[in-house]
Amino acid sequence: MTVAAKHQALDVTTAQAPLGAYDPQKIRANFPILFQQVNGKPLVYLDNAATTQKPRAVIDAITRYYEADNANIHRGVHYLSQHATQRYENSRETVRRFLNAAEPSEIVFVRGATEGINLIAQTLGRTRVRAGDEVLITAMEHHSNIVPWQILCEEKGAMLRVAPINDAGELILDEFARLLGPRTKIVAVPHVSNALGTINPLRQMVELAHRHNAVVVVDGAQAVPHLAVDVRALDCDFYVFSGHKLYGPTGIGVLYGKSALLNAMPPYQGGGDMILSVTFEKTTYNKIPHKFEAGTPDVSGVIGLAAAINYVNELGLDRIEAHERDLLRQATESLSTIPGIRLIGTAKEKASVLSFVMDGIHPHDIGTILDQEGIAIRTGHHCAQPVMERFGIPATARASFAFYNTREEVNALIKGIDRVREVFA
Ligand code: C6P
Repeated sequence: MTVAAKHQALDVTTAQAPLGAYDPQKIRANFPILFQQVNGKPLVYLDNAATTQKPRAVIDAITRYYEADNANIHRGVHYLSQHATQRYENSRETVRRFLNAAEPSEIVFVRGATEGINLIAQTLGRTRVRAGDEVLITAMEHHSNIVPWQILCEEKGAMLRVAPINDAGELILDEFARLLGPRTKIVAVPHVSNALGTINPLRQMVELAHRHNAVVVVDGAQAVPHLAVDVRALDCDFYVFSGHKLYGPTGIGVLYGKSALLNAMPPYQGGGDMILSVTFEKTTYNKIPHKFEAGTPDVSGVIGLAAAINYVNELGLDRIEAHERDLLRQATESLSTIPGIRLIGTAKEKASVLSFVMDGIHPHDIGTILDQEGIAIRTGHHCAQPVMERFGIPATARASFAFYNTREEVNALIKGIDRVREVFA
């Protein structure tokens, strides 16, 4: 049965329902994928840190773009090209407002958080970091905020330093401060940890790093779906995130950078649109952000991302935060009462992530049994192997919540974990 047929069979309204007061059931009606059965049970989707589901508004925006607006951008004098260009650039302004950046030119569209970090490492990193210099990261990084810096440090003969975390999964701020020094050229940190859920005290970290003139890169992949972000209040130099974790399409993401830094950086890739003029002797580069957007961009992805941001704005990040905090509290309290469960990541400030292990049961078995109950969670190292090493475990089971999840779904998770215990009893 196709997914569309399943929706019909379940008699679900797939048209955009008005949002009004915060009501997860009403919100869910805007997410067609949520209304399906998995292994004969209603789907309970709790793998939102890996990727979120898309509201009808995003799916429709992409469909409408291809039905009515599709053309290459920044290149044509004809109506469709002009129109598509305008929609693409309006979307940049939507992102600027979402992050409270000073200028639309500080918003560069990339494929995702991973590409954003690689872009910074390969451009600013290669010009700024020399032999003997240091790049400081934390012990709670996703691989995307480790490997690009390792590649850079190897190439330059620089040193990668790692600020430690405590047993709750919180950054040890004193140690972080102690590791900063005149050799620290770049500090790259997560706003929110994907494996632990820890929210970092970013404002303080940026201030400490700036005292040593280090450039601060923030991996915001797990933050933007849950917290209001103001890059000017944070004063970070760069901030990256992926659209697909923010209810937008895959393959599109954002790199925010302060204009002075972006202007001074060499380009990342060469090609169409990033140039002003080309001869065989010399190329002059376009102004920012176009200097960093070589080739035909993902126009429909950008338009879908703007639709996702509009949707999130309409719900309101303050209300999203309150609802998700409630779900996390309910899940944490319930899970804590189950014998044999150890929570991994118990920071005071947490967002939407519940990682745990169970005595004598491999996380993959937990994930497989939950899947039989229609419950989707992620199991494994979550692309954060050093975090697993820090806690002396190979993997965790991770449930992660979104604004469309409900208290009933948290109950289903707890019931599913009881089932896991029964199977292994
Ligand atoms: N974390 C997770 O299940 P990309 O793949 O570029 O969209 O995002 C990479 C990335 C970077 N930083 C953090 C903190 C992340 O959580 C992720 C992606 C997913 O946790 C997939 S591994």
